[in-house]
Amino acid sequence: MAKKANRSSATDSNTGNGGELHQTSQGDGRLTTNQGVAVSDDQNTLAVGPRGPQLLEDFILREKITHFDHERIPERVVHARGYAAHGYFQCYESHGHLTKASFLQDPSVKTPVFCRFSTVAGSEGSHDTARDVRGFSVKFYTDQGNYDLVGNNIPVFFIQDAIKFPDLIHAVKPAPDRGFPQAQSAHDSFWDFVSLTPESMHMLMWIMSDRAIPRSFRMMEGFGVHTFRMINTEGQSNFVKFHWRPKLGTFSLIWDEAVKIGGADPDFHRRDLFNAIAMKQYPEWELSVQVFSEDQASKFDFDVLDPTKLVPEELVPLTPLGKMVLDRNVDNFFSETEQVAFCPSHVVPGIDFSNDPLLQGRLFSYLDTQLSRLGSPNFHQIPVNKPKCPFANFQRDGHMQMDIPQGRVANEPNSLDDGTLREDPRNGFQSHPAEEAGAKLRIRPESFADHYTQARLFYKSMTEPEKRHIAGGFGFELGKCENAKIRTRMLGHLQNVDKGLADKVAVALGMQGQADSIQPAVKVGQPEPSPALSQYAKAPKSLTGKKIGLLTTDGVDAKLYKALLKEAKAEKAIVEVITPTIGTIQASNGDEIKPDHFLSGAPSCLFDCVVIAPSEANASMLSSEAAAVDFIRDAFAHLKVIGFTETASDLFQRASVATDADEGLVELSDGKPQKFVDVAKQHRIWDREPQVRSF
Ligand code: HDE
Repeated sequence: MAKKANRSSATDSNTGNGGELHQTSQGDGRLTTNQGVAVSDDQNTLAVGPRGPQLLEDFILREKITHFDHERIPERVVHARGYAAHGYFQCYESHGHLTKASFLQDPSVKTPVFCRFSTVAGSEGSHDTARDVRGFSVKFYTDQGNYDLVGNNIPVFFIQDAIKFPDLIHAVKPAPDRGFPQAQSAHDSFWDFVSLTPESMHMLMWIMSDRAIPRSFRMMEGFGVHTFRMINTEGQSNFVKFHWRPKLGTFSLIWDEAVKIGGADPDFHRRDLFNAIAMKQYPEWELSVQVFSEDQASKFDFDVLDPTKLVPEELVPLTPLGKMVLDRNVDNFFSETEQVAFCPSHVVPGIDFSNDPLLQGRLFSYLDTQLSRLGSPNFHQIPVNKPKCPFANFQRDGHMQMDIPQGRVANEPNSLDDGTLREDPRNGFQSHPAEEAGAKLRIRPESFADHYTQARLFYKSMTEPEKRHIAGGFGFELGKCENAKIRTRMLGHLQNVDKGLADKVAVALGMQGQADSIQPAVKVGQPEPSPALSQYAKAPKSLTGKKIGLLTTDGVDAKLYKALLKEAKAEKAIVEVITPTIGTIQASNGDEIKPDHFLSGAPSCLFDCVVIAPSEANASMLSSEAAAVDFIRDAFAHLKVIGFTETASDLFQRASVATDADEGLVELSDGKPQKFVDVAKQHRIWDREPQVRSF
């Protein structure tokens, strides 16, 4: 049959296994213009004589500079800074009883995915470790079309209605008059807005918690946030909430560490993801859903259409669906990571929406933003956005049309063309026929009115260190607000969430007894803690995927070095060597070691745990380096496990850190690192924290 309309097929798009098919031609080795003309000289512009004027005639110069002038496109209005990778999703078994979505039927099928993580407030060039929500977007290239699950690493949101989104974002982004602060919420306009928007209280608890400063994208949970529907072949609909759980466990930074990493390595998270994939340590997440019927939902004491509420796992446990593995870095950051266009409206048969008003607003917003950002309704033709299943319709023309649709007919119905495209009533997308009726109103449902109970639930479910950090987060951020009335208002809200928390924050601010009195719209509940909400209560004791920093010098003990590498390898952790200079060093047995970092470029905040082991001959040289002293001080203040050899004792004295301060200080006697590795699996020594900071 002749090819009709703009029909594309899996064979002319990337199959997700290597990206070869959508790469630009690499040419034949000659540098050419965009018209294929070979360039003889790429160093000099055409000019009249060696020192004479340059000629407008130089089409090679003009083509190159014009293309350069147009290289930038508008950055995303939110989630501008992101990083992505390719991979696959595989379900564990058929979930046909829940949904007819084809990618959830056959465990032998690997569905290609593209996954982008992001911060929300900062510009494309901001730093990775800002306190912020992280975006967690996944595009599934299914054989029924593309499905985008555009979620966050926090399961609730600040607002209940999309009409407030521009206000929220204007409040958090740099102030329009002065153009700062960048990539942070610690300023007056953000706290003024949220303190006047009580529905944001639950999300504020999460954003002030360690969730907002993840250790790694690989160690971060993800959530679909809204309630969605799943629909099976019988047309039965259930409500679902999506959850991603990282195989490595969920870990975070300490706030002081996040601030310092922002300067030491602004690309901390993207480098971490890129390197892990390059080293074939492929990150993995489990996708689960909480499934509940509309009937069940109507009995919950909160409204499942309200995106500021979560469904506690104690109420509805998770049903695992399958796993996602990211196993391929992008070939080109701009072409793929920048140009990928996620839209919550990209769903496949078997998945449908709920009436969550925030979700409904998003269904409009994302398509619209892609048109302005990517500049054309043909953005689906960009390789990273293109479905990998056949697709065809009568949409035509537009900027940057890449396809060459065949045939005379571009309308449906038609009787002119026998092979023309037809609807598919059996398999085509069908919306769930939910019955809707009611008056047209601008009104917030009463069932959305409780803004404090789940904020309280979250706080009560935290471990002590997590509670300390939440109080510290509020203290830091509100302390940055110049306007006292914002602080007293927020203290009033915190009183409604948890009196103990409000008091701690008031002490941090030196504002005891100054909280405004804020009357909740409805009585605040007394929820039982939900242990599933705590990161640390369920954190695995493991070094897998983590980084050990070995601070050493020329003459390092070869036995210790080798043993540390071996132990780390067994735990699937990596060791990076830091020395005062970057040149090759010699171990005690004469082996050459190429350090990964030089000391002033690699503070201890870049590592999960550290070992300090200078050679005897170079120990005093290391002790005279302020960066080495700070290395220990910071590792101690960031609650890290610190291994050391006796040769480092002078350095510890200078850092005023006692080598027997707590169980997190481990001497590596006889070149044996086993005990250190064992202790380091705890990740941090939480009991040390009250000694090193009040908040
Ligand atoms: Fe987004 N959001 N959002 N958002 N969002 C965008 O779309 C928007 C919301 C999320 O990696 C934009 O392509 C509105 C919730 C992620 O490319 C824009 C509302 C959640 C990403 C947009 C929300 C998200 C975006 C900007 C309130 C968690 C990054 C660029 C109704 C469930 C996607 C773009 C990527 C991006 C609008 C609220 C997640 C403007 C109007 C809730 C992960 O369309």
